[in-house]
Amino acid sequence: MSTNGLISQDTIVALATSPGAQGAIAVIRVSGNEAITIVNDVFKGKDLIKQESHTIHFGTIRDGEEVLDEVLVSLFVAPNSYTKENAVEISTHNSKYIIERVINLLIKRGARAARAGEFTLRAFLNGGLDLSQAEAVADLIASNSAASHQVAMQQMRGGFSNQLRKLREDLVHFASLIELELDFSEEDVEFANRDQLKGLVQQIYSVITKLIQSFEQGNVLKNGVPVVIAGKPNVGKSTLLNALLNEERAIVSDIAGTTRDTIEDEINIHGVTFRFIDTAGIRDTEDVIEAKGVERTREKMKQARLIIYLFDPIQDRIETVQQQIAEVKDLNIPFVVIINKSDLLSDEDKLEYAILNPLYISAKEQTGIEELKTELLNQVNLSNINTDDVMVTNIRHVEALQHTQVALERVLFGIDNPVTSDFLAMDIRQSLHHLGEITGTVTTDDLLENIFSKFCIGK
Ligand SMILES: Nc1nc2c(ncn2[C@@H]2O[C@H](COP(=O)(O)OP(=O)(O)OP(=O)(O)O)[C@@H](O)[C@H]2O)c(=O)[nH]1
Ligand SMILES: [Mg+2]
Repeated sequence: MSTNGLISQDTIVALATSPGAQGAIAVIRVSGNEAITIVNDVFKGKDLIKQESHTIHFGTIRDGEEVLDEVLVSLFVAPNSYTKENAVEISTHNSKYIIERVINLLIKRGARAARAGEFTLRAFLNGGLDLSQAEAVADLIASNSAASHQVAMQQMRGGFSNQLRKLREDLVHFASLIELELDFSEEDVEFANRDQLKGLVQQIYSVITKLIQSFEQGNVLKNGVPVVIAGKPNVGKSTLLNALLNEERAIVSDIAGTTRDTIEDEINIHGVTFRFIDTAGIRDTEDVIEAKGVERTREKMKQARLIIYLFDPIQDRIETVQQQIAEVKDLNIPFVVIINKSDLLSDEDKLEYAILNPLYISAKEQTGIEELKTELLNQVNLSNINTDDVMVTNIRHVEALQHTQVALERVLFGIDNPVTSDFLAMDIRQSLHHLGEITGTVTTDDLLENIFSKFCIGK
């Protein structure tokens, strides 16, 4: 692993709590060889150097004679800390002025301001976390629904990495057997039983395929389910968006063609994040801007995970509705048929639409909205996802898995169409390389910088 450029012996310091946030307390994090001595230098209370790991001490932070704050100091002695280094967390009062003074004081005494994600980077470099776990820390902090939280938590606790590590070990075993064959190439021996190797590779292949497939659902849990609200102009799409969000997000009017651009917002339904996309009503139009909007609607529909197709029964006859449904069907994306403005319909009118088996709602009167939400949950069928299952949520991981898959296909091909051991060994090494990219067994400075620079400072 080439990470020399990133390893540093400096003792680093940063605010670990959210800058500018309201609240009583702020936590300043210090990590590195000198963390305890540097803090001890400015701390008046017990001698921190003589205290045990995982103890908390009350005292004051002083700049010379000046008392900056009364604080609590938590001590973590290496290797028993997040970073595996000596670490100190100072809980101060949450004043921007105090935080700045304390951090500056620690920097004057020899610490350096931490870069984004540097604490977690150190945790990774020092073996506290593997790469996919470190990435999960960022996901966990960003998680905003029960589902995304659970997936990130599961990944941080190593479920994902454990599964890959086991597979990788088995494959390493075979790689070394085959490489041994290379040393005896004159004698035409096979140390690695080809049938066993094939069995193992097939097993790994199917696990990887499952992991790749889990990405779609994992991604949905992490980023929300994109749901496009589409239909002709004036059917009430924007009214429905507002009803779902419970706020006046989009402009509503009785003029057809009100919405010209897409409007997106999220809500959480029973722990699942849905991202609703209100669109320009679909029609042929001379208006250049509206036409662009309609084009955008069609694009968004293609990218959707689910389409809510809305009809206005006052405006449309059943034949028109059926024709539009046929067009939506062609997209091959799950959709829900909704008859809006049901407040204007009699039960008799409703009979006409019964063959479509639609959901009746009134976006304006906010009736049928709960039923629609339930239907959305059913459609994405997330309730039966076991978030304890290993799930891939990270595009970088999927790419590495896909590369592994290609390399494994070559291994299988090599077994079936006997190639020489050196080629087989090379393809197995290639598979191992890509698997290692996920957990960080194989990595480069660029990759690490790229991952950790997306973290906040203090994480
Ligand atoms: N009676 C009744 N009127 C509704 C209902 N939903 C929407 N409307 C009315 O229908 C008109 C159009 O509503 P919008 O939400 O702007 O329709 P839209 O589909 O977004 O229209 P465009 O943006 O032009 O494509 C407005 O006058 C709404 O008040 C409903 O459930 N019942
Ligand atoms: Mg609209």
